[in-house]
Amino acid sequence: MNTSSRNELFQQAKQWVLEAGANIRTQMIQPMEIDTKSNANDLVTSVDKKTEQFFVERIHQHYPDHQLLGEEGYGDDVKELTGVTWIIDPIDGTMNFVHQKRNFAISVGIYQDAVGEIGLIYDVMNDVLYHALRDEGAYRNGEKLPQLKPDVTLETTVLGMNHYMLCPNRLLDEQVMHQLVKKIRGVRTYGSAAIEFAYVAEGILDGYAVMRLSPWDFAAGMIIVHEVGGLTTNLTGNAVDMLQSGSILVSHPNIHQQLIEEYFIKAKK
Ligand code: 2AM
Ligand code: CA
Repeated sequence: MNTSSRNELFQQAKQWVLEAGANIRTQMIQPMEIDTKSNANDLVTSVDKKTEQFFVERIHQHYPDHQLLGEEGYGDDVKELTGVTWIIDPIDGTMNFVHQKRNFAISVGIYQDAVGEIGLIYDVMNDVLYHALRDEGAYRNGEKLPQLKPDVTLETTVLGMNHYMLCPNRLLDEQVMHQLVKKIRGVRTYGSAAIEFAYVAEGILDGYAVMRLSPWDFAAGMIIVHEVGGLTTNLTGNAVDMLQSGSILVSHPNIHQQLIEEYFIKAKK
């Protein structure tokens, strides 16, 4: 993808993301259908579905040779990341969307031959758009984000995590997790992986660790975070598979390996 076609693609994606966000703000004050998916807490609404369809229609019409992988399944059956692939979560943080009416995002990652080229995360209610183009830096509402500050240590770390990381479960040793919580400065839970990636890029979280995410939750975030020097692997330090669900650690490079070796590998049951 050359620079001018990538810029054009970014401008188009940005326009659609902002338009989709405006549609969500309109639709959320009208009655909507709320269903559950894999379990009683895994929510999906008619707005998630309509928003994904919005992208599918436009991408298939304007870019018939591009593939689209979307959470709600209206896109293509993507088996490999050859050519251009859009990886889209129409609403990341659906529980927040339903219960709190804030802290949810549209997440769009555009990959060419498995390389992340363009990432957009739109915090819909705050009207904040994070974006990045590979090797051109990351931006928040058009303002360039600085590289992550150099003086981060585990002692000063504010880490994004959800309750699955901490409450007794069959996957992680809670004693090791308690040692981690005592070591770091604080824990925050925002309920939208895309927003948590964006906060790591902004340097207001030093990391975000989670047991299970899907490609549409992290495709855009990885591109944005990498532009400011952050690292993303799974919780055992291996490369993330862009077409599989799995654990994720995105963090400041000063603490990434230490979190894995001293905590997450030891906690793994
Ligand atoms: P969602 O709202 O798009 O489903 C909540 O902690 C975060 O994890 C959200 O980004 C949410 O995305 C994601 N999430 C929730 N349930 C999930 C699941 N079963 N698999 C993968 N990601 C999930
Ligand atoms: Ca979603």
